[in-house]
Parts: sequence; C-alpha cells; structure tokens
Amino acid sequence: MEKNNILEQMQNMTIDLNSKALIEKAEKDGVETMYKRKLGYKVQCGFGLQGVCCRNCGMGPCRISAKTPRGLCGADEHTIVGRNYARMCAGGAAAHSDHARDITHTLGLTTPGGAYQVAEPEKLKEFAQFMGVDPEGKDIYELAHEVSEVCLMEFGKPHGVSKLLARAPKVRQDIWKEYGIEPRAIDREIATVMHSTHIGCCADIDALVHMAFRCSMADGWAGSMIGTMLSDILFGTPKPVHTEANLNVLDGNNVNIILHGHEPTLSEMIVLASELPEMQDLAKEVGADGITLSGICCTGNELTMRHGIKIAGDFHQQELAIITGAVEAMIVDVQCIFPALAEVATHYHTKFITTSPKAQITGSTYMEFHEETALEDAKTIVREAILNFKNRDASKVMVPELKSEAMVGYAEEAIVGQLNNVVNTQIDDMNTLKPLIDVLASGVIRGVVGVVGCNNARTPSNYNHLTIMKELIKNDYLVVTTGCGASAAAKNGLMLKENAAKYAGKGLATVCQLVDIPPVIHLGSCVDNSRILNICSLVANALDMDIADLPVAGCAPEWMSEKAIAIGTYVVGSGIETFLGVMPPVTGSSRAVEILCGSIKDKVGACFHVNEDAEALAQDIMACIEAKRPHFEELY
Ligand code: XCC
Ligand code: SF4
Repeated sequence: MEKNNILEQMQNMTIDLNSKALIEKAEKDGVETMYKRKLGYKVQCGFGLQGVCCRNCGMGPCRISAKTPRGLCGADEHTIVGRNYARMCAGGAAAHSDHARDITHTLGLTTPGGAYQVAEPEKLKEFAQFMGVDPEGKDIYELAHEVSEVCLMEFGKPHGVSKLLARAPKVRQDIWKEYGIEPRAIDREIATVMHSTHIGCCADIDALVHMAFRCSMADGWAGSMIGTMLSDILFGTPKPVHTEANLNVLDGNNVNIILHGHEPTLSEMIVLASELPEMQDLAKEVGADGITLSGICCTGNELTMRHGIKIAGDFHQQELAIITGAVEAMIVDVQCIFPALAEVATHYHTKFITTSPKAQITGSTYMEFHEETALEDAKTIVREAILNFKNRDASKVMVPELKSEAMVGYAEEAIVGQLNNVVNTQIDDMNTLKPLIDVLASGVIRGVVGVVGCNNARTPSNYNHLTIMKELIKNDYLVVTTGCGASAAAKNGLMLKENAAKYAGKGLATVCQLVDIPPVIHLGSCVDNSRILNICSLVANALDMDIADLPVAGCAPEWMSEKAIAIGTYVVGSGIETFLGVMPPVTGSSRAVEILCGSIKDKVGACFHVNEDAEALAQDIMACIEAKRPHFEELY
C-alpha cells in the first residue's frame, strides 16, 4: 500500500480534525495506533460478528455454519447467540456494579475532615430514608456508614429484589414482576448468567434473553443507580459549569496529567492532591507554569461534571493524547483503557500509571491506589507526574489546534431546576416538573433522546454521534448524553446555549434561550445513565403514566463495550425504545433478532432497533417518538 494512501485511510476513520493531525504525527513518529491496527483487520471473523462462535467448553470452539449447524454438544445457533449475548450483559453489569461497589465501600470510609467526606448530607438523608434507614437523630457519618452497609447488601443479599425498583412507576414495576425480571442481588444475577451459560445448562433462547434482561436490570436499577447516587453524596451533585473539550486543552507550559478510566474515588483525590500548594510549588520548581488536569472517557465525564475539569478526549483519542508528546502522566484506573498505551508511551516521556489491582497492564508503571490511604497515594502519583516534566522533549511536542467550549454538569436536579429557573431544587412534586412536562406535551420539544455510549472503530470516530445529535436537535428533540457521546458533543460545540440558534430547531432553540440550557445536555458518565431512568420515572410518576408512554428514546450510535449492551438492555427493559448504530453480534440467530428487535416489546413495552446508516437511524428515532406522541398527549 502506498504510504499516503495508508495515512488517508487512517484519517478517514475519524471525523475529529485533532485526531487526524495526530494520526499523521503518529506515522511520522513511527507509533502504531488503533487506526493502524484496524487496517490490518480487513476482514473480521464472520462467526464472531454473527455471535455463532462458542468456546464455552474445551470441546470447542464450535462455529455454526450451514455445514455444521450444531456445536459438538448439540447447541444450535440460537443457544450460542443467546448465551453470548447474556454473557455480554453479565460482563457489562459486572463492570458497572463493581465500580459501584467500590464507591459504596468508600462511603463507609468517610470521616469528618478525612479524604472522603459526605458532600451532600441532605441527599444522603433522603436516600437513607428511601433505603429504609431512619436518618432521625443520627450523626451524618454514622448514617453514611449505615447506608454503605445497606447498599452493600444490594450486591449479595440472599433474599428479595433490588430496593431501587421502587423508584419506577407502579405500572412499570408490575410489568417487571409479570415478566419476572425484577433483579435480585446484583452479584447473584451475574453469577446466574455465568452458571446458566456454562456448557450443558440453558439452551433456550427465550430463557437466555430473559436472563440477560434480568441481569441487565441489576445493572441499571441497582448497580449503576447506587453508583451515581453515592458518587453525588460523596463528591457533590453536579451543577452546570463551564469547560473545554478536545486535545488542545493540554497546556504546553504546564505539567499535563490526564485521568482516564471510570471511578471518581481515584480521580477526585488526584484533583485534591494537585491543588495542594506543595504540588503547585513543585511544578514551578521543575520549570512548569502549573498543573493542568484533563480527562478521558468516563473519568473525564465525572470530573468535568463536578469540577469543570477539561475533557481531553474520548475513547478513541487515548493513544493520540500521548502522541502529542505533551503529557507527563496518563493515570488510569479501570475500564476502556487500551493496553496499547504501554507501547505508545515508550515513544515519549509519558508515564503510563496504572493504579487498580483490577486493571494491571504490562509495561505500565503500577502505583496501587487504596481508598484507605487515598490522599497520600494520590500525592505520590501526582509527584511522579510532576517530576517527569523535565523529561519532556520539546521536539516531540505537538498539541493540536482545536478545542471547543461547553456547559456541562446537568444532574437531574439541574435539568429539572433549570427548566423551572431554579438550580438544584428538590424534585418532588408536579410543580417542579411542570415546565419540563409542558414543553414536551405542547410539542415545542418533540421528545427527549438519550444519545449515549462509546466510539466504535466500525464507524468513523464521532460520525454517528454527531450526525444523529445534530439531526435530532434540528428537529426539536432535546438530546441528553453520557459517556463518550457526551465528549463528542462537547468537542463540537453542541453543549453551548449560544449555538442553539445555529443547530437547533425553532422550538428547542427558544427553550434553550429561555431557560439557559444547551440543546445537548451532558448528564455524566455511563453509570449516570441511571439519571435518565430517574428523570423518566419522575416524569412518568408525576403524570401517572408508564415510562413507555413518554416521548423518549435511547440511542447508542457507536456502542462497543459489554457495558453498552447491558445499558441498552436495561433501557429496553425500562420501556424505552433503543436504537443502535452498530449491529450487536446476534444476527446468527434469527430467533434472537426476532425477540430483541421485536417480540420483547410484548413483554417490556420496547425493543431494539438497529440501523448502521446514521442518517436513517435518526429518522427512525424521530418516527418512533412521533408515533408515541398522540397517545402521550391523550394521556396528558
Ligand atoms: Fe468506555 Fe465509559 Fe464506552 Fe466511553 S462510553 S468507551 S464504555 S468510557 Ni461509557
Ligand atoms: Fe461446542 Fe457446546 Fe462446547 Fe460450545 S458448549 S464449545 S457448542 S461443545
């Protein structure tokens, strides 16, 4: 292949101009990136793509084809696809929930004046009450520890179903009961899927899908919901705040520290540590002007939501960030971290620092982080980063030109409150929700769409996200977003009220001006998709409706992780029609496709819709919401 041709092909795999510039730099520097590796994967495995490869036992791998329609044990394509799909849901639920478990333990470690404190005592009291813990007369830290214990039980309690289901409208709870997908203890649902998908267990596609739903429900309506709630209690409920996004946020004269991964327990401590005078002084001593923190992936989302910390980039920009040559340290915890970062970092001075026993990576600098010694650990890590500044090689530095401004930090309270012209109101009655409901019911805003999730190398990075978001807001659909979708929106100016007139339709643009919100609203990390469940529940409860009656939809235009599949599944399970821009590996089973994209709707009131053409997917979403509107308006 001609050299220029290779470069062009790689650059065509992203629409981000900073990324294109850095892909070129990577070529010059002789560094391999995901974009280069993708070229080597011209043809992907057809069995894998269709989900019909089984390696659940040592007699396999068995692969279903016309000539071999059954595995050695006799499993057919429906069984194999169903088992693989259920295992993806279990993987995703495990990741989100294990993250939530760590946050829950951290709440148990809070002390007055300690590294971890209770930032939102009122929210804690309210949540305690909801979880059946009486806050009356208790010291706030005593209460925090008690709530921590009660929440930990949600992971492994021997009896009963998730307590958080009670947040949903009663009709919805009845639907779950009827279909039998009320999740029991989180760990139990995950273990049950792993057990049932072992060789010689479940071999019925309906039962496998059912199990996948129940497990995913444990993610959305237990793990993720606890994760978000306790993160707010520990670190503060996000409030609207200004930030900047894309790799130009790296500062040429500062020590650049990028935080990448997911759990705020680590990143919040790095923020604290880096603000200490001793660290600022040390940065000056080594010749820098100061310290710039920025984030990638959901750690970036958590930090920007709570502190306005700048968003360096998304999942597909993690290697490129190091290739700028301007990063002293990339500090990671868990999830979505390319192992490739270790190799990329060897070409530059960047320290690639892993911190979690759950995500150790060969070739990284491993500095284990413990919540018990959080601030000390964070200081050690930040010091390591600062001292690395002297190793920066100016001849290798190229910080690309572009960044965008954005308003972020819209928790449930902020969205509802902003529409009500009061930030951080208590969302407890019809009055507070009325403005939101009114603009929806009148049709000034046609509907609300959660456009969320990852970047996937099977589509040009960011293309599907932006195409769909722009089309939706142009037609007066309000977009809420989390995860790497949120980064895409922030990088491209969609999170600015000032741009509403340019991108949004007349109705939405007017609302944006009136109540001071951007047309695309940053709702947080992927765990924070539970905020979407909360808002939908609040609105449905206020109107005495089911979530499935609301003019809302979910969309994951570039999903790639197992977490995203679990999210999609619990969103469907919650009665929200869900649109995917990338086909999940289920096409090998006609039955699986039939159920997931069709008959599951009879059980839960919604299903999956897949269209790999982003423009067409946007049209599908709008058509689906429009079809819901008459019924919604009638009920209203
Ligand atoms: Fe990971 Fe959460 Fe996906 Fe981004 S969106 S690639 S899961 S960081 Ni969550
Ligand atoms: Fe093959 Fe059955 Fe073993 Fe899967 S479980 S690898 S289909 S024999």
